[in-house]
Amino acid sequence: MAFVQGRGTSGQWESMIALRALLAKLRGRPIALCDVGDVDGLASAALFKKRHPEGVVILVGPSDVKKWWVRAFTWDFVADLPCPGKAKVRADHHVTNKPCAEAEYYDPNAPAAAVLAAKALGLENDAVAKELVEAAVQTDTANITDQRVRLLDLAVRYAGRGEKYAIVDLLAVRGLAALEEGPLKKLAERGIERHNFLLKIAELLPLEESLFIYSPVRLGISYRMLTIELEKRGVQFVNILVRRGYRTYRLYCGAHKEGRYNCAEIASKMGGGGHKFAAGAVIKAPIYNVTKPIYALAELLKPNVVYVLGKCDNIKLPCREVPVMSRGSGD
Ligand SMILES: [Mn+2]
Repeated sequence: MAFVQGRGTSGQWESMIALRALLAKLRGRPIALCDVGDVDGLASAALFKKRHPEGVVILVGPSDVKKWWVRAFTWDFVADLPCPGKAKVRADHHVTNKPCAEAEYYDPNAPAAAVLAAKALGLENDAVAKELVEAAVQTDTANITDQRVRLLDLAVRYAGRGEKYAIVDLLAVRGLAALEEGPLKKLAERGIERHNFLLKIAELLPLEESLFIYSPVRLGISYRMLTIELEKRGVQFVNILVRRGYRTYRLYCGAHKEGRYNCAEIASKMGGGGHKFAAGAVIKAPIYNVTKPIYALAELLKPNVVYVLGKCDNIKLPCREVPVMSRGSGD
């Protein structure tokens, strides 16, 4: 969905993209910073490439904009992300992000950042741009009606970082027609396979009003999509806490649009942010208490039971095991 608070970029990859941005700057090419997390970010990036084929796109997560090298550049275009410091044009629709660019295309009521990006880039009447905007709107509002958009969404959700740059370039040139063959078709097929695994997990979970789910290992599925799937089946409020490393956790919160639950509130209390209906956080546990985030979240949500995708182990909360077979994550 829309928000990917905290998804970080690190290490070697980070040096590589920082160098890419630097080289682009030295060559006098326009540079864009877009959200790596979803179709909206990638569609916005593709719109930029469509307007500036010579331009260079850098894809990062919302938490990356605080990094020194991101702040060091003046970005010609920023989409679906908080302010990176210096920006000429920014297209965004997140309530929690403060405007900052010289030219802001900021509207918290816009269904997707790509809508604003098309406006900012003067592409409102371009046929391919319209397709990309529509794809971003359908995915960001979790209301996918077009089969090609569904395939693009699955391709993006399960794409690696390098693959996402390829997707941006393909979309910029061919729009959604790029899904019909070649690498994007392959990525979509892989997405379908992983999505089917996700549906099996959804089947195993009870459809209670509010669900607290804990995933002690990454299962190679899109947890954001699992929240959406469970909401579709009638759950009002879904919180999935995923342990991503020894001390690192990621929260995915999803709330029904018309419901009384507020994900932005929960996520911000856990150190993240987002929308009322979709928010998240990356949580680092203290070294002396590496399971603390589980209990901190339980304190906020007061669940009757914690559904664990795997084994309950030593969780000191009422716990029910959901027997999942990991297919290996690949991410
Ligand atoms: Mn968005």
